[in-house]
Amino acid sequence: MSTWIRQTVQQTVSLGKGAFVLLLVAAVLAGCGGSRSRASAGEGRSAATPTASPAVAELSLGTDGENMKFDKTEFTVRAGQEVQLTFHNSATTLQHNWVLVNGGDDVAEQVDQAAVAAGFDKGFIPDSDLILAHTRLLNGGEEETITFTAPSQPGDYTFLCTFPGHFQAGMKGVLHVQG
Ligand SMILES: [Cu+2]
Repeated sequence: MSTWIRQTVQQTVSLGKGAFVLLLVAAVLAGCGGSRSRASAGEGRSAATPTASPAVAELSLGTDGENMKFDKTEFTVRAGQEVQLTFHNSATTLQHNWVLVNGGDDVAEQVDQAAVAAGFDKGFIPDSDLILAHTRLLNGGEEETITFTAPSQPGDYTFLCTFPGHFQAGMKGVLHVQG
């Protein structure tokens, strides 16, 4: 064997060993990567998503723009149900509140008259057991969320805004309570 041939054979063998080592390293890396991605996919599947409780009635209403009216005038809930109500005063400058009374329009009329006596400092919310739930007096653009328990007695309950003159202008609605 000539010197030239011997050198070529040695170079080929050395290249072959190098290529084999590189392939081995690549295979090990690929193996590790593969097992990692399988593990994380398994963790994702095992995470449980809790379902929201249907026990709470979530209600929301606003004002009918600048009018002295609510944009929704009817809601239905179950007797004794927990209620979460959000009232958004959509008006620019008019102040409004949301007041639920223990009865119909006749009771709302009594509360509305007592509201005038209660005055602005109390947000036109009189100290009365005829009121079941209420927001504070909201400025234009303000919003408040309140929670309360719906009456246990099925029936129709009037809600109104007690800012003077607004109930007379028709700012009211009905909460239907079903047994
Ligand atoms: Cu009002």
